Amino acid sequence: IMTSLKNGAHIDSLTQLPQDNIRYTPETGKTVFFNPYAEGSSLNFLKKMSPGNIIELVKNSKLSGRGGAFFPTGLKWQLCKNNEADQKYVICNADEGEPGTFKDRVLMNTHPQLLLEGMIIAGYAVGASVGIIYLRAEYFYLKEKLEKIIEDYNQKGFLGKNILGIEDFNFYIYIHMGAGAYVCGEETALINSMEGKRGEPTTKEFFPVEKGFLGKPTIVNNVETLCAVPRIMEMGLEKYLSIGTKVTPGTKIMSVSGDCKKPGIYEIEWGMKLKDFLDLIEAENPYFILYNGFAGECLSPADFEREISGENLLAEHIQFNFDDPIEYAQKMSAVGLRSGGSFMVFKKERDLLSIIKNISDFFVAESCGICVPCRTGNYLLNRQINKILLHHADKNDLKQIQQWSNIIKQTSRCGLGKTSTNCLLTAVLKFPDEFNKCLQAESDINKAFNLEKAV
Ligand code: L3W
Repeated sequence: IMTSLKNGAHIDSLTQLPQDNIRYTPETGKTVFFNPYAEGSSLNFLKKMSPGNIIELVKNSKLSGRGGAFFPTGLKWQLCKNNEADQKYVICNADEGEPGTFKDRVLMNTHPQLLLEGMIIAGYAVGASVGIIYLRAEYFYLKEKLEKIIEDYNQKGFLGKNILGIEDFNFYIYIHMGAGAYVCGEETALINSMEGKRGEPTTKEFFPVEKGFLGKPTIVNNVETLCAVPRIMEMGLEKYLSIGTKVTPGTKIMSVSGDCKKPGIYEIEWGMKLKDFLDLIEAENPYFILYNGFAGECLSPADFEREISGENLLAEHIQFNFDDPIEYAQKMSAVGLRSGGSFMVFKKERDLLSIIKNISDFFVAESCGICVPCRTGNYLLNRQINKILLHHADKNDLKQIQQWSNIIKQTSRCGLGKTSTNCLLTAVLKFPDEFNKCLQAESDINKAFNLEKAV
């Protein structure tokens, strides 16, 4: 990592998409993020709104975590505000490491002001005076640009002491570089890493809003979540709620790659039909789709009638009502790691099992190793997948793969392990032929072991 970090230009050319690869939903024109933006415009609202008013607005907007867990942002802020600690923190989770996801990078590159203002507003709302951007190591090339804008905001009085003349409102933003570990996108591992400890998740004894960075109440929000806040303030609640669906208003930024003619970044309204989205990106003979990075479930042609919707995601995992008491919301944390919006398209000609092997290799490499189900389970699964690829496996191996995958899903310590087998489990169900064609027939096994003769 250090070698590549020194060579920012190299990373830039590898990862940076040309500006014109940002694409919108042209038919609706209802974009939230990629409109022109006047610096500081959302901050003017702070002069006339109390922290409580802001939290009400964010709650009413139904904004939810865009890193993939969809926890209600307003509720998270409220819980932090309620805590009367002397020091609180706002952390922006910019550790965008999910394969196929690059939306936060584009947002930080094209609209860094939205991010800074989202953090300032969050700080004002919860009563924090320090904001930290935890920036993925591979995004080192963005550091200088972000630092310049932070400095510019300091000069303009948007950051620092008594911001915009508001008494007692001081807020400072710093950048903390990650060191290249995927697991540090998990918020407790991220906080550990920021504290100089080994970047591994903790048991969930406390939520960060209770005890977070340095033991103080902390909100951890994704880049896209924070960038949405100034836009909601600027465009007004009514207009924002008119976009998207009733349960998940607003838009979602999608990172698109793979077998399609128009890869890049798209901002779509929640509720768009998957098949319309596939038309929009000019997908070529789509067959196997990874919808939430390597941690997500895969989609097959049978799913193409579905909507791209937070509503669906929430409905699948939990029936969530925004008026429900907080305890109910705790179930949401089980949703865990979901990148929220990566879209990798594979055509039928691709070797599905090699893709599955690649995903498994990734989780073997990225497991932090602290819990046995994730460390050992993923290693053993990887061997089984290899066995299938070599045509050495039979249907019992496939059954074992499913059993082990479920155990890993249920018993791993953090989101990484819990979601590491999502794709495999759904692929076995949705693409049985792809697996079956690689399995040995029972008669072949009998022959190999000379069992027929023995019988
Ligand atoms: C207080 C309750 N807090 C849930 C908290 C809990 C949970 C979080 C989800 O990112 C997540 C992220 C990463 N009282 C609570 C409660 N919580 N019940 O809410 O917040 P949300 O929805 O805003 O998170 P998110 O931005 O959608 C997803 C984990 O998944 N993750 C994600 C990686 C994301 C990135 C990125 O954004 N660049 O890398 C990886 O594992 O921990 O929490 O976690 O604290 N009753």
